Amino acid sequence: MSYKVLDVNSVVEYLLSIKEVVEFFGTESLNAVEIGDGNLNYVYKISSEQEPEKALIAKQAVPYLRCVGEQFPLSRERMTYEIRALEKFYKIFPNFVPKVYHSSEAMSIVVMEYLDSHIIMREGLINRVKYTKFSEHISTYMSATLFYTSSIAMSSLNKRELIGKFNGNTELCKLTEDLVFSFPFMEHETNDNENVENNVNAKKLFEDYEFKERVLELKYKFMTQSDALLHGDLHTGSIMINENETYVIDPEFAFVGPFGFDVGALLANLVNNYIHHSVVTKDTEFMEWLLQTIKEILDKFCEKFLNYWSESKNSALCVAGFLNEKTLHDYKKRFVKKILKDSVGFAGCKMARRVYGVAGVAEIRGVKDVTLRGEAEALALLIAREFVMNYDKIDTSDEILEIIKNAG
Ligand code: ADP
Ligand code: SR1
Ligand code: MG
Repeated sequence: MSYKVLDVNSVVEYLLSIKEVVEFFGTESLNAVEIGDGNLNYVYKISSEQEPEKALIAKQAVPYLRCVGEQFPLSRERMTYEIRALEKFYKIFPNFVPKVYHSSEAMSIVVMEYLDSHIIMREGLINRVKYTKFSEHISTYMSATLFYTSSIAMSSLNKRELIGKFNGNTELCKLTEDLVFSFPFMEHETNDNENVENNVNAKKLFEDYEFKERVLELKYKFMTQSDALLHGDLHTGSIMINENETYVIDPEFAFVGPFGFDVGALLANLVNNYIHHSVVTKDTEFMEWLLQTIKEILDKFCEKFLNYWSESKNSALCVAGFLNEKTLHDYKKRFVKKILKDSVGFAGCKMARRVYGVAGVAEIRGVKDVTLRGEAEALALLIAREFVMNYDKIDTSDEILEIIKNAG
């Protein structure tokens, strides 16, 4: 079938021509509603009229940015990368990725499991829900996906093929280069300019050349380092969760990039949530839980990454007999420490981009009281600056927590 943009009616018609979907629903009549709340695509919930709890999700990319409209063209091939990434990550850890029932690169569509008892994690965290299993789940997801798609675990040939399969995702990588590393730190038409105008903190940020030089250093890593297959946009809006389960959705920004980028994205979003509570709810117990969760995620990530490495004897990177045990042990420790450092640097960029850049987050931009919002912005910029200026000096998760606590 050649590409066409679907709507609530034609999506049902399309799905009725798909064997896997017909097998899932049987002969029942289907109903579609658009439930997308993201920036880029259309997401339909397809359910059975007879048994409404029986449902699937159909997500289609259109050749423009949904949140702006047709005047912002963006190639729909981003769905090709989302499909490939969902498949790849599902193979590595099926517990954390929705099952795909059907996909078509030609139609830029994916049909997947409907996560019926899960919510977007950002909403849960704003409402102060403590997800006690999250650190365990997400540290496993991140360490496994990053380790098993890296040159440590893969053969040189397979790794280069992986790069070939994903690094054509050029438009979304460019979007990140612009919207994470550039435009939010300068005068730009895409920024939240109502807020930027006459704002002393924005002026200070745009003229902070020391900070911006460090941002360039991190942007360069993003543009050139092909360590592992990334989700590419791992914020708390890309996680669907309940007390017992964690699912990572929406990997359309996937590409083979620097190890620290996904870990940094998650760290940034958890710290932005901490800032929200520090300024708005002042719930010290929840803030403490967030800090502990950040620490657990980072420590468990490093530990699990090293464990996968110990299990993987035939590393393409370090062939058997190349180093003695002590040297190899020290090398591995330094290696994960470097990932931690870079994560902190990327987290700083990702926190700061949410302040004046086009894509704000509810925790900060959504704060209604202008004074409190200003406080949240100032705190986010303060922590982000500390992260970006000092990321290469960080050695432990405790040092990261100190930066967060000392700023608030
Ligand atoms: P976008 O690429 O436009 O950001 P997302 O993949 O983030 O789209 O999906 C938008 C919204 O659709 C999510 O925030 C979530 O509410 C809902 N959604 C997406 N995938 C699923 C799913 N598998 N199950 C249930 N809801 C989903
Ligand atoms: C206009 S697109 C803005 C952002 O949404 C996505 O979730 C990415 O974070 C992107 O930068
Ligand atoms: Mg999304």
